[in-house]
Amino acid sequence: MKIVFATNNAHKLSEVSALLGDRFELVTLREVGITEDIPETGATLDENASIKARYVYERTGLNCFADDTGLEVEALDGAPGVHSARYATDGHDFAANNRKLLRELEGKVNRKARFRTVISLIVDGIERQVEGIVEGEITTSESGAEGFGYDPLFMPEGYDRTFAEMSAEEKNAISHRGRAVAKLVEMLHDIELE
Ligand code: ITT
Repeated sequence: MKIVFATNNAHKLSEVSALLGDRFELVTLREVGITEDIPETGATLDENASIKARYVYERTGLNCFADDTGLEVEALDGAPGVHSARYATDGHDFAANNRKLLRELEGKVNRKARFRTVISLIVDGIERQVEGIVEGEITTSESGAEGFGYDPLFMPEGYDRTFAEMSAEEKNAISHRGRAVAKLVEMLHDIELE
């Protein structure tokens, strides 16, 4: 099955293509002629995942899915959450976002956080959503050079390394996105059998 992944984030694309395997051929936004940024105007991850997937389906009529992800920090009442991409600045400035997160958590004992990914899938006009969560905590300084975004500051529960200190395979095996994509694959198999 050919399926469009509605993302402009190259890191997400490589993580998800490693997870999906050969049964599904991932098509990029560029390949279907969508080069503009899809406006993310929703108030929740669920809404934004839906907005991105619908944007692509309405323009192309092709089966597609979108991922919206947020880092939810307990001591910050769930921030940056849906605003994770533009936490510190208007753009996707990972380094500035990480600096701001460390600043906001200065002196805080509770550093519990979780990554949450919502995937919206549209096949033959029918939309379905799945979610993946990983619990962990925010470290007091950055470690590691793998991954992207908040990975150098996020240590998943039960590990003593950040996501940025793990290989792509290790991160994918336990991450929010890995878990959401596992459910996506299950859903796609079920749909194929219908
Ligand atoms: P698309 O909307 O084009 O898919 P995006 O980067 O805007 O790409 P999101 O809105 O879902 O994607 O992501 C919000 C931000 O959360 C993202 O820019 C990163 O800073 C961060 N993020 C998402 N997934 C992450 C991950 O697996 N590890 C670390 N940070 C992540």
